[in-house]
Amino acid sequence: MNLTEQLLTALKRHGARQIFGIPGDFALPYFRIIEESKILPLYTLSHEPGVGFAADAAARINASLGVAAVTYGAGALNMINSVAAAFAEKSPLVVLSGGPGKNESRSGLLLHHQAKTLDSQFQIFKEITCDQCRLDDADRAPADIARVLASCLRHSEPVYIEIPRDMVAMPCAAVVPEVPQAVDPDALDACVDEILARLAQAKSPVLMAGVEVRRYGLEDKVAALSRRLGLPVVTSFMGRGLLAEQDAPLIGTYMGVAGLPEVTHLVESSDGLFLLGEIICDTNFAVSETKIDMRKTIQALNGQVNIGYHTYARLPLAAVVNRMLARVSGPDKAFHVTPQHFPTGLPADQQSITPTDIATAVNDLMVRHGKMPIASDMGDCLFTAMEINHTALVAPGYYATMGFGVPAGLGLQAATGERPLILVGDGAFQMTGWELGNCRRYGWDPIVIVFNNASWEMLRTFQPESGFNDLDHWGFAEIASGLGGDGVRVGTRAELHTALEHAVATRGKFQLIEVTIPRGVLSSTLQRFVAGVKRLNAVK
Ligand code: TPW
Ligand code: MG
Repeated sequence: MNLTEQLLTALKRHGARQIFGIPGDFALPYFRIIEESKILPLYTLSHEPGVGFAADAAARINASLGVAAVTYGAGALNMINSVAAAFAEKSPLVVLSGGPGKNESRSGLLLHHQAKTLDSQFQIFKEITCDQCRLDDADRAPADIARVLASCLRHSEPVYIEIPRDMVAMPCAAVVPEVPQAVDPDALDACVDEILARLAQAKSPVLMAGVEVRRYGLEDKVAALSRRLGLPVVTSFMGRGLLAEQDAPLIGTYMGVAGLPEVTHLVESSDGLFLLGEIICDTNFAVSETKIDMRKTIQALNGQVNIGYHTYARLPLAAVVNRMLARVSGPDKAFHVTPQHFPTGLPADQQSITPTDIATAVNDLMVRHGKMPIASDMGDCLFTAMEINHTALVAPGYYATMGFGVPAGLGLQAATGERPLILVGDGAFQMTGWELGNCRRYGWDPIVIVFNNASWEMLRTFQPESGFNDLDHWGFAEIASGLGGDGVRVGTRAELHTALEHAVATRGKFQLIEVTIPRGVLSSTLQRFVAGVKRLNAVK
């Protein structure tokens, strides 16, 4: 096999199921091998940000590697924001980039796509990936690939692999996967003892599940752990969608002042808050009604465990969860939790539509037709998603980039074969909505709900006096047919009901529902968020 075939085989062996990409002249040679070898299917999209988001979403939903393949310079540098999002939100994304051939740099000419030096791109990606390699030596390549892919999975963070274009077809030995790093069994036991003792002492312990739980494939184990320990479970904002398919005592999503008062109270008054795989960031924790003292929590994250004022280093989350589960074998504890109530039963009447109406209609839809996985963008659509019953969700809840929703939805369908629901605002749709034009080629048929308020409404909530948040009314419904899908514009709750039923019944083409929402009309969750943040700021 040649170098590219060995790379593709290794990607597959480490869990990758497909590649998203856009070629360029530096990438044509390795793209040819991707296509002809048929080791992994290739889906090309239209714009590199979409490539990165789709591959990231595939990684998130399958808890395995996502692969984004691009060309040097204009391609790779165009994907920086998506890779940064994956880094921030701990998604194991493998970036493949073509690169100049080894001898090209000797011509004395600047090469097209070169920024500052030929190495600039590598240096830039160092900042947003956890490991990198340039495959410029066929003898070293197998070990480099093995190391980089092991890093990607171990840290659940992006990695960068540059393939000089004259190296792609070099003969190359097979990649031997790295052996997982050993865990110190005594440290693990001491740590688990201490966690269990703390939880046993606590009067009101709570487990807060974060994204690493899904990234490391631990949802079923964490569900079992919480049942056996009798621990009520909440997710963070970023962790929303976790445990949706599990039998877990899931109460709701912690959002501080923006969340449901009972969940906020439970978390903030807990004397044994167990943060499992959380990202300790502001969207998860800065909105607290009563500030959580992080020093008093138990934190298992980032490959270590922090308890009180000390740290157990080098203890991967999976090892901690597995060991805890082994220690608390036995029957499940009976205990009572009141799960969050989600709105249902939207009247099909002539009233105009609020974001919360959309959540209600989607809840009704999923009761009638079964759950769908959701890809959401940033904007009120993501706050609205908090009012939709627990189902798999991919969303940029921490890094908060716009443009994620549509390409992420395509990534979900490519990765799982399931039909996704995409929630997206008009501003975000203006960024990456065009990627829907790629659905027809691949037989993808997501249902897309565009929250069209002709506005950057979230920004308006923080700065109502600024006119620049007014957007024009784009005719998204009409654009759909040109992109190979069906589009409809709805303004009343009756129309929304009919459009959703029609969309579910129509397979094979994407179904875009453009919902007209008056400016200033927010979801209940975003209203609470805005009111809460204003209240907190007033106190400061
Ligand atoms: C890539 C900053 C955060 S929210 C927002 C902006 C511009 C407005 C979103 O408008 P949209 O949704 O999609 O119509 P809605 O519900 O508020 O009306 N650029 C990027 N990401 C972010 N987060 C911004 C700018 C922003
Ligand atoms: Mg908007």
